Amino acid sequence: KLQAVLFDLDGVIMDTAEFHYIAWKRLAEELGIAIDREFNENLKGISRMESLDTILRHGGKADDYSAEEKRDMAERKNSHYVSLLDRLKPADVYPGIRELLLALREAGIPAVVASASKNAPQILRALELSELFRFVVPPDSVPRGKPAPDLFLRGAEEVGAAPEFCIGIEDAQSGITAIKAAGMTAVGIGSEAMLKAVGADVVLPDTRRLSLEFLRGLLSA
Ligand code: B16
Ligand code: MG
Repeated sequence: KLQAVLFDLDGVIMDTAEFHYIAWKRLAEELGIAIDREFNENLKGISRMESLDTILRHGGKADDYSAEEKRDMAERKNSHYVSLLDRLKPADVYPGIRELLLALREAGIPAVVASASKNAPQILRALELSELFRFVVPPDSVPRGKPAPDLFLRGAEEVGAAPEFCIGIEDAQSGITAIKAAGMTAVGIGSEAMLKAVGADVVLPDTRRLSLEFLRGLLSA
């Protein structure tokens, strides 16, 4: 029954969500805006420019900068983020993920990356995971980012899977909302209260217990 599994990248395949937080926090501090981990939840899953706008609004500076200044700021954040990626190595893949990808390949079930990140291909290479994914959805190939379903629908379409037989795995509220809007089963990784609140079908505290049997069990229930 299971036709495809669609993975979010940051916060599901590895801990790049933390690197995004460090890089945004540094930029926000330069701008005199304080952000904490709780606020950071709002930035997960949304694009670079949307994240910047969210931070500026949070600091009451939404109208203080020109489009060009904002592009520069986003560029600055990204350079810092990319420099943090230098440390990435295959051992940084979250527990259970590589095993799950190998099991999916063995079973002939396509694995897809549905991430908002333009850095996804580079991250997958550093983790030596590129070959285990059938398709990485280019974030610019769809009109709307998360919480809209576009990235997930595009991924399923590319591998010829029907949404009702797809499972999406996400750590962000925006991502769970996107998976449910796509008509797929949503597995949340992280806070049960936070992710169930937006419709996650099941939530695991971390990636350890993700397995092909577990995912198959969700669709046959
Ligand atoms: P980049 P995901 C998202 O990735 C991150 O959660 C989000 O914090 C980030 O702003 C976005 O990617 C864009 O990333 O700046 O690398 O293009 O969670 O959808 O895998
Ligand atoms: Mg994420």
